[in-house]
Amino acid sequence: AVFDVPSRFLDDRYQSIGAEIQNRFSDDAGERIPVRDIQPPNLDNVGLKQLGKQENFSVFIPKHRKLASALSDIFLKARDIDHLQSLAVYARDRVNPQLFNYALSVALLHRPDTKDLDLPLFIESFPGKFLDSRSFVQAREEATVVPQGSRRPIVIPRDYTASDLEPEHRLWYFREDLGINLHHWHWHLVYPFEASDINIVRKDRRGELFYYMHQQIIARYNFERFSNNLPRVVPFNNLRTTIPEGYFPKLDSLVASRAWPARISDASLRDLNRQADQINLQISTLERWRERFLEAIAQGSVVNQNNQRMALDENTGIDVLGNMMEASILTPNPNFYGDLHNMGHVAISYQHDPDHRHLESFGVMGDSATAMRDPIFYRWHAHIDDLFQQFKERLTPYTQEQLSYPGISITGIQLQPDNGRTNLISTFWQQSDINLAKGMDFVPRGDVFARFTHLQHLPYTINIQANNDSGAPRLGMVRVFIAPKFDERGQPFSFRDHRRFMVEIDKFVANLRPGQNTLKRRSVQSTVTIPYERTFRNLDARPTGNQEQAFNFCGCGWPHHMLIPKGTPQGLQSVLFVMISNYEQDRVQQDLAGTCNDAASYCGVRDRLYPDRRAMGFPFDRINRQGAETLQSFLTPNMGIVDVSIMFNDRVAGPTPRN
Ligand code: CUO
Repeated sequence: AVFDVPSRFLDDRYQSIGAEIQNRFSDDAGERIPVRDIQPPNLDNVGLKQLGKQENFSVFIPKHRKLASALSDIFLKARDIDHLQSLAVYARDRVNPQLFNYALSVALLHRPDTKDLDLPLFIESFPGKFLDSRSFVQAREEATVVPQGSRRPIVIPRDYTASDLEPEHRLWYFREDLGINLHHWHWHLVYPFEASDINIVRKDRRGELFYYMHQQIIARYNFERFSNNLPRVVPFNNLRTTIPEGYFPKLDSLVASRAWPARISDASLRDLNRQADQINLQISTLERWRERFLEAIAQGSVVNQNNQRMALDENTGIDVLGNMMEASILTPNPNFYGDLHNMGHVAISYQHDPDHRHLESFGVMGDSATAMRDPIFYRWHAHIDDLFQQFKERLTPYTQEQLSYPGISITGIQLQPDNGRTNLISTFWQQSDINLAKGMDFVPRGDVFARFTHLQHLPYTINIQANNDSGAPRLGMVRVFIAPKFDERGQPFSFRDHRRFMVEIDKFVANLRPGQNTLKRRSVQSTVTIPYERTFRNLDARPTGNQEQAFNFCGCGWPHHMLIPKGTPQGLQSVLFVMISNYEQDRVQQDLAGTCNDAASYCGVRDRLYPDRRAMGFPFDRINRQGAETLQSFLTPNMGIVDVSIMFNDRVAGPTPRN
């Protein structure tokens, strides 16, 4: 399809050849979409003078955030969809393409009249942020030389960013996974930290979710490290030390025709002074913000902009701290507590050119679509998690009474794979294809697929035997976690340490009839993940229907193929934990019909409250009560654990049929 653009929308250069340019693509285009002629908006404040077409764009950079929020605002205020379409068509060529994509995505996600519309898959619009740059040369060749129908997928090499000399490279399949990076990009799109309309930022418990979703990323990453014979990630807590982990992304910014900058081993952070980005940042400023954050935790209160002290409540304190740390515009005192997390990303991403003398843009840490590729992401976020945990460790431990569910007990748990031994999870490689065609300008039309390799696991069912001796039907919230059984030295964990390794894999409501119950839950039902197909589906083949509504919000979710960590060839000893808590206490009264809530644990539910009244991560968000120094002794009758083994088989399952 091609847009029928009013002639005054065309760039000056194209005015004289307007008709010609209109007709240029229309032979291939089946459909012409009329664009309503409107008074062109004033884009002076967000246009190419502010951020050029070939510049890189990052919401972490304050100047870029302001541009994004101003442009989203223009889109959000359009009075109807036709008007929005005209604005978007007009702005498309007059605004930095990444800024345009971000601002339009935010607007589409938050306008009541566009919630049900789909966006093109981000990876198809900006494949350069996800795939080896060399594959594009091959893709162009394939698309230019080979007729459609005979084209073969471009096979992305399995591990192309480093060699085995670099131990961190063992984690390539996690850090460079398409689904994980798409999830992270989507999460930050759904939870922007700045917008001209504060209601776009003010979502239920968004500060707490910032803490929890990233805490879970670290727990998952550490599980993967244990799977690869590596110790837990070392928090980047001294900003003055060198960073042994180098990273060479081998990504091309196709928009800017520039390679993404690398970071050599043993580099260190330096003060930034980049006029072009309006950034002037001292490392000591980051340290000062951190001191103030820790001081607030130690005092149990924050100082707001009017110099009043506000207590950090046991339940809501973490939400305040999340917004303060990130920082979102909900932070209680932006000047005092600063912008530690975001500017940490910026400081790391400009380490290679702190004063812009080499005219280089930021590294992968500067973009939420690419940040998780870099080992330093996990070191930075492990440090941030340590800061949050200082608050959590001060809270009163849950009592036995708060944890138990009178009358309800778990008498048995088995994990049954579809094929194989009880309590054994099998993992292996799988290949999948995605279409590169949309993200490549100026090549002949038609599909070109890239084939990449990712982790996968065999589906399984968890069976739970639960007794209900209360004499009446009950509702339970079933909380399922998995963690390594031993630490990196092969020693048993203390509870205090173990709780931070607990990876949430599912949470669901169950009916408990009086007497003995057997609950069955399939791995694919997980409320942490989105289905495999949704991560990689070609939108052109999309089925329509109600469950497809709010696709963009639903695009947020941990990718199902990464639900279970890799494990080891011998089988990594792990522990599966199940708790049934009292749903009457956990329930949030609201109607979830028609909403997208199948990955609510890490992403929440669109336009709704977070669907669990408990603290995120419950019951592992606090330290243990006295006398419960191990996971085993922490258990109350409504909890249970079972040893499971995660066994990796180094085979590649063939590609699934084209999505
Ligand atoms: Cu998601 Cu640091 O917050 O990247």
